[in-house]
Parts: sequence; structure tokens; C-alpha cells
Amino acid sequence: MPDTLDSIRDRLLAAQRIVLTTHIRPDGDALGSEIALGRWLRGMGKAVYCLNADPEPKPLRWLMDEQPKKLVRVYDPGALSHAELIAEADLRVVVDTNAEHRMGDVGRAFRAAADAGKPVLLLDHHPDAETWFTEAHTDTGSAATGEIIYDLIAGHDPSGIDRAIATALYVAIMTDTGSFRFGATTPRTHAIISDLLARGDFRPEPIHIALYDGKTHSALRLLGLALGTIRTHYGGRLASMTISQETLRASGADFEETEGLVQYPLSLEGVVSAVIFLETLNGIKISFRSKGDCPINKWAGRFGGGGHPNASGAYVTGKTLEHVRKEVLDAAPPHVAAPPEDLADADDNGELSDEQRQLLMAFQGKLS
Ligand SMILES: [Mn+2]
Repeated sequence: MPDTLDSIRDRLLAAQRIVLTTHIRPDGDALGSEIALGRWLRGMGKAVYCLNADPEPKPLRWLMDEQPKKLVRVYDPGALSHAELIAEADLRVVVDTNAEHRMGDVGRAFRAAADAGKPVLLLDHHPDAETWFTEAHTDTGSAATGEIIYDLIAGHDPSGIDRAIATALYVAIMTDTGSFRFGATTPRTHAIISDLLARGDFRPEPIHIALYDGKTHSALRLLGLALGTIRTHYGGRLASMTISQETLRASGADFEETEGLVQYPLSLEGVVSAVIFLETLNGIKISFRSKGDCPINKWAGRFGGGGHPNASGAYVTGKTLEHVRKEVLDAAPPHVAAPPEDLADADDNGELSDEQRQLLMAFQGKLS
């Protein structure tokens, strides 16, 4: 079987006009991967544009400021020039997501191109890719799409990795691995980072400061309020955090500033899985996280979401915050599996409802 990464690299090198995109609300891996691939291809003489459904989050604005003008743009579905770029490109490439609806309006445009027989390629590390891509390279063993982009470039000629590309790939891999601590981090991750630091000649510290030390007073106020909502469930193996619109208003924080809060319930001793409920104006956003061998993507899947085994999300509309919270917590037992003896001496802040207890007993029954 031909290696899909080699085949995709060949297609890219043979193309002239290329449009890249990534997922809605792009993060460090999405933008870092896009920028690294985009700059490398521009260096090879290609006309390349990244068209994204959403702009970058504030902590990544510095990265965008370092890019050539118009390399990355927010897609305007009403702009003829944007529609033309997508329709008339030789190649369309998606990085760091594998589902049409995760690309917003750009997804519809890319899908229409694919349906018209025009090639759309995929470079990603998420499982269960949709099947409409002309050619897909999915490596779920990569901690970040940035690792795949590194292999793509280095497999052609590692000297093509300049300071800008190295910096973008560092951002991609560092952010998706939680600063190299998540389970997906491998020796290969560190070998790639080592090479990026050597070739890029950039300093990591200012990048970490720009990404993580730019908090506002309102964000810290939100953190204070959010910490007070942490509850543990199912023998202390699961922790939840709940942020209502009222909490957001009281803190004065932007919704964007809820990013990363899920790490706090997950940091409690004994907790293997954490879930955060965020009330938006239109529905409830749920983020699931776990440590080690505790896959939670199927749990997220029960609520129409999905993702990685240790990091998933879902979005539920038409139900109240309390309703969604109860449904998700009630559905937890098969996904936060614990040995029966751990569940027996449950310490749940006295929060276990009769229904939860029944579910728990049913679950214990299955184990023994
Ligand atoms: Mn990623």
C-alpha cells in the first residue's frame, strides 16, 4: 500500500494553487499546522491561502501578526473572491479536523468542490474521518497534526524548516500535548521538538508566556467562581465543573476565557475524568477530559459529540443546563469504569442521587 503521506506530498508539489482550511474556533494545532504547511508551500513557489471559518483566539494573535499579509483569512461566504479561490484551486487541504460540520461555512464549500469531482485532501490525527475526502492521511498515533506536517516537510527536505515554520509547528505540538504532558506525547514528539528548536533558533519561553500568561482580571474572577462549582462523582473518579451564563456575566469574562478551565477538576487527586458544562446563548457546550486509559470519546458520542480518547466535546441544544448536566453525569458509569471496591466506599460530597446510585449498582453488577 503506498504511503498516503508521500502521495499527498507529491500531489501538493505538483499543484500550483492551494487552499487550506481547519476547524471552527481554531486552536494552536489548527493554526500552527496551517501556517507551517502554508509557508512551506509558498516557499516552494505555490499560491497558497488559508481560509478559516473563524478568526484566531487572542492568545494566538502574535502568531498571526508574524505571518505574511493575507496568508490566513477569515472566510466570507458572500465574497466572490473567497468562493473562487476554493472552487478554482488545484487542491484543497483540510488540517486538524475530519468532518464537514467542524469547518463551518468552509466545510460546505470544500464539500461542494469534492462533490464536483475536485480534489480535497486530509491531514489529521482524529479518528473516524468522514469518507468524502479524495485522499486522507490520518495518524491517530500523532499527538498533534503538527507532527504530521513536520513529517511531510522533513520527508521532502528538513532544511526547508525555517524559523517561521519551526515556530508554528512548536505552537501546534506544544498546545495539543498540554505542554508535552498528555498521554499522546511520545519519544517522537520530543525528537520533533528537539529538531524544531535546533533548526528554528527560537526561544520557547516567550511563546508559553504569550499563550498562557495573558490572563485578564475577569478571567481570574471566572476561575474563582468556577472552582466553587467543582463536584466529584462516582467514588471521586469523575469531577464536574459548571459555568452558567450568570457566572460568566458576574465575572465579566468572555466565553473564550473558559478555555482550559477543565484542567482544574481534572487536577483533583484520584480523578481520572473531568467534564465541564458551559452554558452558551444557544445551548450547552460540554468538554470531556480524562487521564490514562479512560476513553471518554464514546461518552461524548452519546451526546452527538466526539474527539480523542482523552479529550472530547459535545454541544447540546434545546435543554437546560441542569437537564444536560444530569443526563451526562447519569451516563458516565460505563465510561469512568472503576474497580467495584473503589465504588463501594464512594465519597461523593453526599451528592449521589438515588438514580445515580442505581446506575452505579447496575454497573458494579456487570463488573463482578
Ligand atoms: Mn490537533
